[in-house]
Amino acid sequence: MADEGYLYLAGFLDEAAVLAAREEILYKFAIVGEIDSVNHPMMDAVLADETYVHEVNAIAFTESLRAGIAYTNVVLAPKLIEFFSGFLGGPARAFDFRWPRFMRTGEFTGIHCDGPYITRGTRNVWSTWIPLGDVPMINGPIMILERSHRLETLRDTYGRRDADRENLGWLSEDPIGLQRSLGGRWLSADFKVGDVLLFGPDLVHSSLDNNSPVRHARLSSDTRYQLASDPPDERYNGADTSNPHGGPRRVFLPGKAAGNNEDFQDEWKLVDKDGRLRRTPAFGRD
Ligand SMILES: O=C(O)CCC(=O)C(=O)O
Repeated sequence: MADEGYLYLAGFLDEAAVLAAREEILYKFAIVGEIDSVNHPMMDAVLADETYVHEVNAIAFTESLRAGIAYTNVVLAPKLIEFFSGFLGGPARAFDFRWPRFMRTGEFTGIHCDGPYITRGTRNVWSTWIPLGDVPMINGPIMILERSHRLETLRDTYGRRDADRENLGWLSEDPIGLQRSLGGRWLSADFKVGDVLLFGPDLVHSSLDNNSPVRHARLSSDTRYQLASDPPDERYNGADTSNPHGGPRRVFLPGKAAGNNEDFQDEWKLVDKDGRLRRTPAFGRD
């Protein structure tokens, strides 16, 4: 971890448990019409032509994704918590909030470090990226900028900022330009069910585009772990984690789902008084 900025634990988690989480989440995306489980096996996560996710209570929908028992069994797997307890040298805990991601074709996550988003409690906090099913590179998994965690200038500038207080956007919109200026290679992999990628708050990362030619959605989870004795980031921990960034109510639903979100900057989407995603004229799949 110190040398490379990440640990890639291939086949670490129980495959059946991860597939159960995939199934649980896909049922919910099928219910809101995001995937076509009528003409295709649900576990293939083939995107449907029309979504009606904007018709439902998105607060309840996204909370049900995070609260699902099979998903919880993956992110709180004793093996994972024990690993972190050993890694951190004391009892570890997961953040109460979790970030399950459903990425449609054409979508990606912009370039950032986690530091500005999750370190109000402690900087000794570690992210875990878990593919919920196989995620080959064509389906747009995470990618990391090699050894970027060692860049002191980045760590001491951007890395010390607070995304909410400073309304921070992506670190860069230009992966090639950023790579030229910071050095290192962009690294990714054909991730398999059971794999886990761990990294710290200073590692530059984003995702590849989901370019699935057969319209497979990409499903994954990012979750955070820390020493139980360290102060928690209050936004994502405690009795109420329903609106971590404060202000008008938003839900974590990355991608284009609410339209007019071409750069996918807005992973947290505004909802109306009924909890429905606020519609824009550009709303829809395309
Ligand atoms: O899954 C992704 O697209 C991005 C994941 C990420 O940004 C993270 O794990 O911090």
